[in-house]
Amino acid sequence: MKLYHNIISTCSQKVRLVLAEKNIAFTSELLDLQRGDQFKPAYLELNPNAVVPTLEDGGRIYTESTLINEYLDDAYPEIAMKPADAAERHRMRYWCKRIDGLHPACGIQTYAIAVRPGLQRRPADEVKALVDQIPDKTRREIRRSVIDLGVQAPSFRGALAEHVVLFDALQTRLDDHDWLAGEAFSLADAALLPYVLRVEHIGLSSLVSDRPSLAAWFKRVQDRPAYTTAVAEHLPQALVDNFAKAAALVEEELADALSAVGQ
Ligand SMILES: N[C@@H](CCC(=O)N[C@@H](CS)C(=O)NCC(=O)O)C(=O)O
Repeated sequence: MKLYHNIISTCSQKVRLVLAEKNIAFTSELLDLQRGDQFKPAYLELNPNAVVPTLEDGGRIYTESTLINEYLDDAYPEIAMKPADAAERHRMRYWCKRIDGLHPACGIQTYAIAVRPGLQRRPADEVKALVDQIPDKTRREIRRSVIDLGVQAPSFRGALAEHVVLFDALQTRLDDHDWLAGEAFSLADAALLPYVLRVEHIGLSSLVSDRPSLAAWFKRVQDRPAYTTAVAEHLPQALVDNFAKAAALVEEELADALSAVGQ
């Protein structure tokens, strides 16, 4: 089994979490997304959307992180990560779908706050060439705007508002449950973790700390050995520090934006 992935990509983290929970060994092919590895022709043949992760297993290619995780749970069911009960399985997929819906908003926030300063230090034509290769027009235009305008980009506050709506719903669920579906850590919890971790890394940790049940869930997930194997061990401290420094540069704007969305 081979995983094409990236250290900090949320979608890669959620697949690595499932691989770790299931103790599945894999060969790692890391892509540098800021250098454009995802646009190389050989990779585009595997994943024409030019995104990570991509899983290769038994000679077949699997894309889309949520579907990769479903595949892994179907193909390697010894450690099951879907609830046995049909209604709880529906609940698990409901959360996965909502979390997938948050993904573009997470990208907007991450680029506007944390990735932008690094890109601004590079030659403008190099960054333009990178963005121009994004196959999807909407994603390309949003990326361009977020790199130009940062937290002042028109999409930024909407992205923050989307986080608030979802995190409120999660908080309500977790007020009286340990996990998002059923009685155990499932694919839905694996799907959520990277997005909660991301807001922690980019100066938006109040979105979690203001929601005690979500914060307690986050702590529970971080206590799992799979979190260490799949996420923590891969995170270079320099990158975490860079994200924190970038967030500090826009601290006041973030406080304004949070207050504008009622936080
Ligand atoms: N729906 C896809 C989304 C994958 C995705 O957007 N991956 C990001 C990293 S989390 C990526 O590869 N971005 C490449 C880029 O921004 O150029 C999935 O769930 O696999």
